[in-house]
Amino acid sequence: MPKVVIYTRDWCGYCDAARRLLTSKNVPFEEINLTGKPAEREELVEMAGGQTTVPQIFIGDTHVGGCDDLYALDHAGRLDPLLAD
Ligand SMILES: N[C@@H](CCC(=O)N[C@@H](CS)C(=O)NCC(=O)O)C(=O)O
Repeated sequence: MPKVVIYTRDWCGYCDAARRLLTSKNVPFEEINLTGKPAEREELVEMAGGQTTVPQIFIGDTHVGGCDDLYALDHAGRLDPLLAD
């Protein structure tokens, strides 16, 4: 399974929802909480192609996007294959 990394901050309902989906699939992930880390947050915006919200989710080399993107991928049946790569 490729490494899954989720960038979050405190008090983020979308982050909770993204974590919930990954956990429901028993997917291990690394969480990087950027609360109070403006420089790292700037770096993330760059890594995420200009997206400024959290969460931002990466699966291996693939930037999935945010929570809605993660759920959309799952509903399209494309999340499990990506996780199985
Ligand atoms: N559509 C996005 C919405 C994400 C979102 O609005 N996240 C909030 C936190 S829960 C956010 O980043 N707000 C701007 C900010 O914190 O600077 C997604 O599905 O991930």
